[in-house]
Amino acid sequence: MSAAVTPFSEREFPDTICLFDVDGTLTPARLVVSDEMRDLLKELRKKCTIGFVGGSDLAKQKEQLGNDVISQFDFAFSENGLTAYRLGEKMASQSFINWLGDEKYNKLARFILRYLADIELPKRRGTFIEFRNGMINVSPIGRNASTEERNEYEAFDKENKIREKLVAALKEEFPDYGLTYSIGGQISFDVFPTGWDKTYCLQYVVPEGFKNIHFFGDKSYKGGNDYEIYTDDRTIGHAVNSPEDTARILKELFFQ
Ligand code: M1P
Repeated sequence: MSAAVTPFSEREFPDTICLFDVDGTLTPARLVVSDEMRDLLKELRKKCTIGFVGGSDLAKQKEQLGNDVISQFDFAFSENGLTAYRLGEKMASQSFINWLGDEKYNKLARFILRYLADIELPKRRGTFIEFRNGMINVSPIGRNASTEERNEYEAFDKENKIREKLVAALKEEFPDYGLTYSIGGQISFDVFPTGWDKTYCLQYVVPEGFKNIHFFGDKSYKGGNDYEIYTDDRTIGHAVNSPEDTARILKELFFQ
């Protein structure tokens, strides 16, 4: 797979890499990438190195970006880089449960499930805690919600601050756990060790010696899951509000 790919040093901008968030940046939230965006990324890859860094796991990124996602990008970072690929080769990965341990995790999971059982919600579906390699994802309505149910929940949550309140309760109950809580999507929030935000993936990118590390993300505001990497000194951050906005900036930067 890597044999067919032009080496980074032979691209038009050899010192540049573009890293992209997925939801709301390359694709509409939870939906599939457009043909236009796929074509644009293909052209961009001739100009510079490209990678994605998403909060979701690889299975979901395949649904959104295509089954060939690992070969479409030079760097593929799932779960903020806890699962990492460079030119199709898997790099070392860390795990949330090894880091936290089962005893502490059990306490955390019991608290969350008890809390969720006791609150009023118009709808509940399934999978309230999704256990991933590098994090857990907590959803009051449940990850099995349909697209329509997601939209309803998002509006309900905006008004009732369900996720914000649960995050505050977790911070109070487990102050010494060293965890970060990040509300990045519509119906859930991610929980991972502090420092395992999207800046985690930079450890794979920085040693390559790029002079310009562009990052594009739609949740670049404080509290959003792109904030840390967007504001990191090592990156040039671009706050976008849709895939169309990402495409517009890319054309301005690389296709004039
Ligand atoms: O990529 C942003 C977030 O996307 C999903 O969030 P939600 O299901 O709430 O819309 C999740 O995969 C989440 O982990 C991720 O951060």
